[in-house]
Amino acid sequence: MKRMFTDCRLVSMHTSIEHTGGFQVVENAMIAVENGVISTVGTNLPTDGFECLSMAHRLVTPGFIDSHTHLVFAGDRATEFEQRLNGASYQDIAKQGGGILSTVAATRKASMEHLIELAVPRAQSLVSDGVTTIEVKSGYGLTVADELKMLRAANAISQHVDVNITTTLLGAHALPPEYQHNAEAYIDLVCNEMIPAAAEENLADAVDVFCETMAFTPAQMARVFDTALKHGLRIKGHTEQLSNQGGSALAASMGAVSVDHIEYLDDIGVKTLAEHGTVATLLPGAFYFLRETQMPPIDLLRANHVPMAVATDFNPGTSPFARLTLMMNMASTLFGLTTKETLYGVTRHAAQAVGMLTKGQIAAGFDADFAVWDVQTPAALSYQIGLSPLHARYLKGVKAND
Ligand code: DI6
Ligand code: FE
Repeated sequence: MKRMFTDCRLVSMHTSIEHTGGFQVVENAMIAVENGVISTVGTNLPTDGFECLSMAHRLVTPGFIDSHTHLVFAGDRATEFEQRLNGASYQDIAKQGGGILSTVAATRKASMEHLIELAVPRAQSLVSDGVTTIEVKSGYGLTVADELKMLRAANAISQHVDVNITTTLLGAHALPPEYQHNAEAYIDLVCNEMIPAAAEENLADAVDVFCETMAFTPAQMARVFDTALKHGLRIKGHTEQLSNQGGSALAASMGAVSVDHIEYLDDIGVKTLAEHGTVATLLPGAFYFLRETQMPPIDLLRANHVPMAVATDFNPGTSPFARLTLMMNMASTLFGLTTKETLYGVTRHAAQAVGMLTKGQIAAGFDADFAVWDVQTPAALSYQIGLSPLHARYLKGVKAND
């Protein structure tokens, strides 16, 4: 298949166009696509042998990538929202057996088919906002069988919604009730059974750990990551969300593609990310919903040229928001990111955060995943919320069904 996308107002996010940083609009751009991969980008390309598709001078960006979601789960936590508004903290609720563990109880009871049914509308909400790739984590099963059930459900989403899915095993999300006071034995289960089973069946691309006082220690995280790396899986962490445990620096030094949340990341942590090329993923939805006041160290990240991604962290407890453009808006209003930074955050930096290096930019050699928009400027993409200006999405050069 040879297709030429013509009359694009192109926002490539590709830095080789030095003076624009890939962010300024290139008028009348053309994108040549062969077998789903971009072969050339320019303004006056020969069209012989190509099927031409006019984008009618609409804005064309790389398809957005939501690089951190917990899209698969059963139940909801609206009552906990109410409890928190009445003064309980997220940690208090978790200590009383609520929080993550209440979603674990509901998810264990659900069949894989039911989990898929619940996840599909969430994925549809994301794609209506220009998303072409979603990272989906497990982490609400916490037994070998239930974690695998979640991963199978996550992988099945793309049979119902036109979207690329990448999956992450988050077996070390919380200590399940059966292992209370026996964290090391649970980490043994994650390392000796869960990771090998997920790797064997090719169900996960990466492994994640929640490193926090209410979850797992940096040493436990390191054990899980060691095992993941031995099985050829990428590693990434939920780190420095509620306190500074040094998890981000440890994860980065082990080769993590991203560390996520990072409100409590310190100077040494930032420098370690810079040294190892680890992406700092900002999750403003969780910051907002938990009414967190500790800001992620944005200026330090900028000063050290750490790539920043922006994601929804869609989950029932701390970020029940299936809108990536809302997160871009919050990353700007709450954290002070520029519109250029937020767009990088959901395209090329997000691609790096999930280790999908052929996505997130419009340039030769990259996958032809595009979002086409009825807006004039890139800033408009994170400006209005709820009125999605998406015109169409293309996956590997083929129009997606929305
Ligand atoms: N941090 C979060 O914000 C989510 N997981 C995590 O490690 C919350 C998940 C939940 O509360 O259900
Ligand atoms: Fe998360």
